[in-house]
Amino acid sequence: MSVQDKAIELYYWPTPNGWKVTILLEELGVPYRVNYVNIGQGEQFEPSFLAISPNNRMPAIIDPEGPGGEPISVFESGAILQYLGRKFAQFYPTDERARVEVDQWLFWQMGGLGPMAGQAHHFRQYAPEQVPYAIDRYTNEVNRLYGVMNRRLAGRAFLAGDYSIADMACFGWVKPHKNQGQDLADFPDLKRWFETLLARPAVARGCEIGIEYRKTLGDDKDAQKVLFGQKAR
Ligand SMILES: N[C@@H](CCC(=O)N[C@@H](CS)C(=O)NCC(=O)O)C(=O)O
Repeated sequence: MSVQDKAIELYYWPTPNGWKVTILLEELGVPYRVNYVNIGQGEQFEPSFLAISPNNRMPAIIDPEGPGGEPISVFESGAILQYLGRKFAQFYPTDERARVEVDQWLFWQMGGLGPMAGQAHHFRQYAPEQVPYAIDRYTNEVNRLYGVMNRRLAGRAFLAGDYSIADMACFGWVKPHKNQGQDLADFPDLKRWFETLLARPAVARGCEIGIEYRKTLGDDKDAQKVLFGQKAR
């Protein structure tokens, strides 16, 4: 079997949730193949994608060499990070106390920073009308969450022990901080952490994947029609 046959299939679009996984795969240096899921053109609703990601969200992966040597698919970026961290025994400690530390900050990102920053992006950049209450609500909540990270990072290099999947998960959401109305100068320890990660070649590579490709495609306005206003169907 060639190396390519063992490649992890990544279903991806260049966004904060996608970057978490490209950053980890680049850090691990394992073979993977990018399958673009153009969420602005509705590719996340294709039956073949829904079969592995029933929430019609990317990222998702298929690992041809899953448990027992059989293929496995995984959706939800946090679950993907944990799966790959366990499989390759890197960036996700095996010691239970250390792992609980990582899990706390990973879940904090999944349940807090990501959704709140996503809403801040929505109301600040994409909503068809200005809704001052919503803009303030999500901008302030992201500001509070940045404060939590800043306090956590005082006197420590990373969020949970050594550099881990928790840092990778949060990084993608701090990267577009300006679109969330945040100034990293207000959060010196967070800024130091952010700059440390930004300087890592694997992080830079992970965040570049798909950027040029996306630029060759249509207008963001068309994408918004696909993305916003979804209901159960
Ligand atoms: N909790 C999910 C969220 C994933 C998510 O929201 N992905 C967005 C892009 S960042 C998406 O695929 N959107 C497609 C859609 O809204 O239909 C995860 O972390 O994997």
